[in-house]
Amino acid sequence: AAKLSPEKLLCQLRDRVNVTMIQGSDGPFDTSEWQQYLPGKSLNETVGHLGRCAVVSSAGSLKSSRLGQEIDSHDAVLRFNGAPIRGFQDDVGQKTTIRLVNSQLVTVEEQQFLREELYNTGILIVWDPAPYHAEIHEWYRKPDYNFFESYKAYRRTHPEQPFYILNPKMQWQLWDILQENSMEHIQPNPPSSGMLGITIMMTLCDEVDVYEFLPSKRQTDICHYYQKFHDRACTMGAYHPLLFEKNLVKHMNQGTDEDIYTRGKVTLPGFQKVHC
Ligand code: NCC
Repeated sequence: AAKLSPEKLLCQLRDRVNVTMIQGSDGPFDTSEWQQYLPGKSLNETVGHLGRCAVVSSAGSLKSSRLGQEIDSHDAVLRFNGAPIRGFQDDVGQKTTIRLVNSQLVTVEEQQFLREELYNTGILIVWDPAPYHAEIHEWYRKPDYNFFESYKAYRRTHPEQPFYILNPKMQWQLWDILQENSMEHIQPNPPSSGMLGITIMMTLCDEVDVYEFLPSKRQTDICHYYQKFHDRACTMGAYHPLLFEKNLVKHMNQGTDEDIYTRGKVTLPGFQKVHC
């Protein structure tokens, strides 16, 4: 049970979570080298004002959902990491406006990341599990995964594609709110890409429909809709405080329980529509 009312919680998220991307004026990125790599335009300028947005989790329960058309009917769609479209359009749609990737993927799976066509559509955003409330300088010296060279390599081959680095302060501002609204102690690991993506879309859109973050009647131990890999931790969380994230999202849901059950769908207001 969350401690705040849904309305107060939305206000806390709006006012305390600063969703920003690293800019050329942020030290230590304020060098002439980094100016060549970081996008010139802000994310806001790049996407413009968005109305209805969809966030598509990578959960196995999307398989056979036939939610593709509904997902594509949104003005913008956010997807995660290596979640594919090809071969899965009927279930997950084909529109990709933003793809949020973690620094592990960009570093450990660098070869695929640099080569696979999947990543060449839409706007890319990478995030890294920074130390708790670390200053940007400290994080830059000690990222969880040192993805910076890989980021630069990608920018050199795809200079026209917008590719942002999420300001790492955001994840801990969000984590603090998760902790404050949970009865138990949460492990001090950053929120999942899912929760970060939901929050990013709430800053950009009027309304955000999230698919299969809260599992539908299709809930399964299969981790991803695109792999035959079984692991309950994918849905319930191990490293990430997923269960707490899901409780918080459920608490703020403005849609119906029926929509959760049949479509795994939760509807959240954009922060501009929140009145505090
Ligand atoms: O699996 P992942 O996440 O890419 O999924 C994206 C987001 O979808 C939500 N999800 C996923 C599966 C599931 N059964 N239920 C869900 O609700 C979660 O919100 C999740 O964040 C990540 O968060 O970045 C994560 O990334 C993977 C992996 O690094 C990438 O897929 C790249 O290969 C992590 N897996 C491992 O490290 C093995 C995962 O823990 C978190």
